[in-house]
Amino acid sequence: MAAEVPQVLIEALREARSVAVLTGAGISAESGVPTFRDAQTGLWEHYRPEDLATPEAFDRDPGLVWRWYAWRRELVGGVEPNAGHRALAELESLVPRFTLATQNVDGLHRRAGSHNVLELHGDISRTICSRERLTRDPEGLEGEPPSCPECGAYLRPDVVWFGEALPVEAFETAQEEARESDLFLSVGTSSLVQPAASLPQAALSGGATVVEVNPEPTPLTPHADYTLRSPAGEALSALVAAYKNSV
Ligand code: BJW
Repeated sequence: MAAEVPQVLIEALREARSVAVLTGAGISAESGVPTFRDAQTGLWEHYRPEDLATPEAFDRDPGLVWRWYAWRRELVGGVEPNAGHRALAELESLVPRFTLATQNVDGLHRRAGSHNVLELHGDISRTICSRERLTRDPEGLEGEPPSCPECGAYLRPDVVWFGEALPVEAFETAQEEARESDLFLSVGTSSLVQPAASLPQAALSGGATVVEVNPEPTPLTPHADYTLRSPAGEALSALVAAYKNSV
């Protein structure tokens, strides 16, 4: 059954000059990418973040971390964008100003056709030198992890681990777009991980209408103006269809 979209929300979208979106792992769940914190299926049900997603974990056991990310890179390479990613790509083409900040590292928004994407936590398909932070091609290099051909330091995935700073320009742009948005969508995120989780608050301070799309409640729920309590594919397809029918 199609998700119910309140008429007032469609009107808010019609009137919005600027739409900002924050996505999290939940939007890729319907593509078959595991989330982090969902009971039973989330990655952190089976693996400890402090063993795999911190600089200290990489220093302690670089092979373990490299192999875990190699497994996830392969998994992501074998999936396709879903209706939720496609609906956001379509929404970008329909509204005057649109920015999509994602915490996801799977590249599925770009593959679905989104253009104005800010990757706050990196991209799992890219590899960087852990010392120089420059992109390196690991193809054909020996070792788990391989070493940088230029400086000899280990290569690592280009993702943001706990305790590491987010890419400054991307995060500053995301903050500015959130503050200046008229409508802000928070989609498929537990709203637990900072500083990304502060973006809906920035939107609220700027006077935006804030909408949460998530089958489960989160710490954002009491602050959101509307909640679409359905899977992202269903809710976002319904939102975009209702918007197109209204213009
Ligand atoms: C569906 C669905 C469907 C299911 N449809 N929905 C302030 C207070 C306390 C702590 C901190 C703080 N500030 C910073 C911290 C520390 C830390 C932090 O936030 N910790 C908290 C956990 C307490 N933050 C950091 O360390 C950050 N760095 C930082 O702050 O640096 C400061 C600094 C400044 C200057 C110099 C140096 C440092 C970095 C955070 C990096 C997070 N990294 C990870 C791994 C990325 C790489 C990888 O992929 O491996 O990012 S952790 C993981 O969590 C990943 C995600 O992007 C991120 C967020 O998770 P997300 O996307 O919300 O997923 P889930 O699983 O949590 O939720 C899924 C949701 O989907 C659920 O709600 C479901 O219900 C829903 N769902 N199916 C719609 N079909």
